[in-house]
Amino acid sequence: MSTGTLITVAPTGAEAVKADVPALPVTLDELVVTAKECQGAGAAVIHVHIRGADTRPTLDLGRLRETVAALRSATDLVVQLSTGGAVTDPEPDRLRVLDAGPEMASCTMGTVNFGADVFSNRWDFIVALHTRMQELGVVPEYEIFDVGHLWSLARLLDRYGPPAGGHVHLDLVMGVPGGMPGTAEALVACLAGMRDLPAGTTWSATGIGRTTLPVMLASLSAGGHLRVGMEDTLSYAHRQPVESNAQLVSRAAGLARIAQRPPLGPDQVRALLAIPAPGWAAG
Ligand code: KMH
Ligand code: ZN
Repeated sequence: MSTGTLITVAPTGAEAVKADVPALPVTLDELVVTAKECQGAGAAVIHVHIRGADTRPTLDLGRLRETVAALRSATDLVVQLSTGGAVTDPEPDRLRVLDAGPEMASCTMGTVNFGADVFSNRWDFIVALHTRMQELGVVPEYEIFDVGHLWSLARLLDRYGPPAGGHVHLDLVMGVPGGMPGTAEALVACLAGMRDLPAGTTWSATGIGRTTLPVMLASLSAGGHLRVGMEDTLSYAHRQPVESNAQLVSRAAGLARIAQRPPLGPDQVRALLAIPAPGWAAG
């Protein structure tokens, strides 16, 4: 069991609408302010979706590069770009995200119903993301929306080899309508699926909506790490909207300390996840 807790903040996502959620960070300035606050509150990794000038989700490469540079210069956070994007984003645009030069990027391990939509992740596309990340030295966070995705990950690693740096890290995204539920029982079922993954594999968990608290508590008790943020939940408590991403990170950090597993700093997380030094790429 890990002694410290990796806390990832997912501040924006691709689904919430700025007009409905004024506290959602959508401009680069808002994102940088949020990132600094969240680092101060105990986050070590930032999972980034960006928005265009119209506040809608975009995968514009120039904007992504500018975002990576701004977050690097303003914070020490590990920058993890989303290759999931929005459910409407085409595969070539999602693959091109990796060219923005992040230290980490997400890689979802299977197709899943996503409310009334479908979040498509074909096997060949998963392989393309995994192998491109190997080439570029980008460390994946494998996103697991359903228990079977863990077996897809075992198959991917078996056929195509370990990720850049050699360490495997995954994130259980629980409580999406169409995916696995955000319950302690589902999390325990995932622990069984992780037995087929390499020794030392690390994992975090996030619960969507009102499952955020049960998933956070279950993850801490089972030796997992945490992801929180306005991508995943917009309510802090019953009838109490989230005020800021830092509010969610502060609560996660407080619970991690109570669990005697205090937040890890960004460089501790770089060591834990074996993130290659800048400039590294497969030869
Ligand atoms: N926005 C969801 C459709 C990821 O970032 O990799 C996908 C998602 C996963 O958020
Ligand atoms: Zn995301």
